[in-house]
Amino acid sequence: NKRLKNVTIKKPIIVGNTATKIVERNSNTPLEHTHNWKIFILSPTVDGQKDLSFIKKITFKLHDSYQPSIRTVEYDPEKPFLIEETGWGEFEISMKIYFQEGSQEKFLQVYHPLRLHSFYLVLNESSSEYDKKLAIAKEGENLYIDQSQGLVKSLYYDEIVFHEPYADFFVNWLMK
Ligand code: SLL
Repeated sequence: NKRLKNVTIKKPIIVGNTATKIVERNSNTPLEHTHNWKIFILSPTVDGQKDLSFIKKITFKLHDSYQPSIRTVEYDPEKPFLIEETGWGEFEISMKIYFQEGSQEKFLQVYHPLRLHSFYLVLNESSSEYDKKLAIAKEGENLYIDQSQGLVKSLYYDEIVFHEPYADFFVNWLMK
């Protein structure tokens, strides 16, 4: 199993999240939770998930307020690398991408700041005026911006680059 000299393979991915406001609350959703959200790593190619078969599994590390806070999704041609949750707050999610046998790579770590809100009001006042403006902004988000359940999308295009990959990994997984 040798490295292939002068070979570079790029695999495109989309890392992101979507969020909507909770409209119909089911009985086991904590009352303080305001949003449904999804975090995912997807393929932007026409064959979609099948083009990610070189990935063995992805672990998603959520905020410690979620138990368990580490969620694992194994590769499955029929199912996306995706976690669905509910919550009230934004935080950074770290993901570890593990590759199939033969890659000789440990894992690749990527980060995504979970977004639930479609915009932020940035004011450097700490007066009660600030609170009023914030309240107005939040109402505005309900009325004007967050229509159709306020779908928020935060997506980033990225590429996983394999520079001089091992021959076994290249043949068995990267060329599939
Ligand atoms: C902070 N950024 O640093 C925030 C943390 C935590 C969000 C947000 C659900 C917790 C649960 C939830 O939304 N956690 O499972 O009830 O303070």
